Amino acid sequence: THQPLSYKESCFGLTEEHEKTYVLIRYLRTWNDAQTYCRQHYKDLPIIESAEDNANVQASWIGLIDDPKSWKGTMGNDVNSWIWSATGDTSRIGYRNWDLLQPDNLFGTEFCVMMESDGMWEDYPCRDTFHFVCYQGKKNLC
Ligand SMILES: [Ca+2]
Repeated sequence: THQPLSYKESCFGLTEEHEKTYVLIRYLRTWNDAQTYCRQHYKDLPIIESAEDNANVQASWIGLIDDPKSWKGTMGNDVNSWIWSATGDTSRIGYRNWDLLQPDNLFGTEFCVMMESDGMWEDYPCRDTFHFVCYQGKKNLC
């Protein structure tokens, strides 16, 4: 079974001056179920705005999802179509850390983003299940 770690065990890289709190959730969930869990219990899946953010979130879903409406019929699986769950902003401008040759939308089935253990981003089928991280904003949970 997969139990969430306690706050004390699961918060990392945190002090009161940090702007964000990340909580690792050791449930295996689809991207959509992870998003629902984070929105119910925290703020959202994490938005990654810097290398520091990236270092705090590994081997889990992140809050980036492809929005086919933004490109369908125009430009294919372009990087500009990736949307942050927490803000609705595209990742067109700002920090990105795609792995080599990613996103590739393999078999036309990959619309959600998982961060590998090395911190690189890769698009995966949203129905796959991974651990995930929730983002709490400025509230200090630790
Ligand atoms: Ca991929």
